[in-house]
Amino acid sequence: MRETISRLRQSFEEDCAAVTGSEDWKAVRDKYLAREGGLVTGALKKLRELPKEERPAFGQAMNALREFVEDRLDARLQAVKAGERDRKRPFVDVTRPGVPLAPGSAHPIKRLQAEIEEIFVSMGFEVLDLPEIERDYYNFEALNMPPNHPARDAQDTFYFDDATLLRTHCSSVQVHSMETRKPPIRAISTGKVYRRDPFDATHSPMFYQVDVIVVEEGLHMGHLKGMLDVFLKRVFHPGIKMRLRPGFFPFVEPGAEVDISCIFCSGKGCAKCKQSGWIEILGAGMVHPRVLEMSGIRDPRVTGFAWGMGIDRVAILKYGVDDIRLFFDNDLRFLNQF
Ligand code: 2U9
Repeated sequence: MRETISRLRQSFEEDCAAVTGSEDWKAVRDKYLAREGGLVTGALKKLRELPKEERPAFGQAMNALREFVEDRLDARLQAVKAGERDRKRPFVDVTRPGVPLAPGSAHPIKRLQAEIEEIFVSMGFEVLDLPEIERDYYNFEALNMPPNHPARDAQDTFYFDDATLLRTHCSSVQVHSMETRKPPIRAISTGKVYRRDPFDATHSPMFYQVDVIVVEEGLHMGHLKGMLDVFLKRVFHPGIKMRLRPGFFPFVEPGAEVDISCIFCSGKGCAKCKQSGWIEILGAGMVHPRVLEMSGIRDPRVTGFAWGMGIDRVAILKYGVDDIRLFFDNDLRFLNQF
């Protein structure tokens, strides 16, 4: 009797160890546990044929064997299912080289911004980068535009509340620079500015600016003109000419509108410059004495000059693009040309 049970157990263990898939597993289960013809079930049925005194011991041993077989089959089924799941998973070859990605490149306006910053850094200027959210005082009042000043209308503004806004120009940054530094000051601020303008070929509610300021003893329009000439020759090309026309900006006195010789026709006259030979590029002037005073610069020997320019405007001229929106559409067919 004992021998029968031990042979049964041994043959089951061998069969169970050979199982590799669900089909094999079912076959082994049926071989030992099927109601009809199962080796374990069949052996249990023989209980009745044994002498009465041997039945309890044989019954116990067979029940133990059945439990053993059931437990082993359960464990084997888990292992078989896990193996089948693993085989279904796609094979990942971790040694395979990656798919090459096209390297990105700087946006043309950001590249121009960096080029402009580099020109000034090479001349010993500080580059300031302050938040785009500004107080009304720095954006307007400290630049000689008190509440209800008509010049505020020209820079239609996004307000958060009465005192807080999205800066309409980078000149506000220069007020901070004058408040926190002593002359000589040579600083530029570049970055995004915001105006409630329509989004069309020549306007955008967000654009990039550079604002330049120099404050020290004895500066005059001659210094402004000299530095502008150096700057414009480096941004465009060494043959570029410039001229100053009188212009009004509340934060400078005197103020000037600055033109460059037309870069499309070298000043001969074409459709781009409306046959004038000149293209307006920026606004400039001597810092208004009231602006200097409001920022705490009260020494009468100290004067300053400043200018402001749209970086997008330079990009449009330099790259011959006739619609500013192209720079902000993020169409790679356009951007990849730069
Ligand atoms: C301080 C004092 C004076 C900067 C200046 C302009 C004239 C000017 C515009 C050109 C095109 C801005 O992008 S734009 O709309 N700027 O015309 N900017 S003078 O004068 C300053 C700056 C800071 C404290």
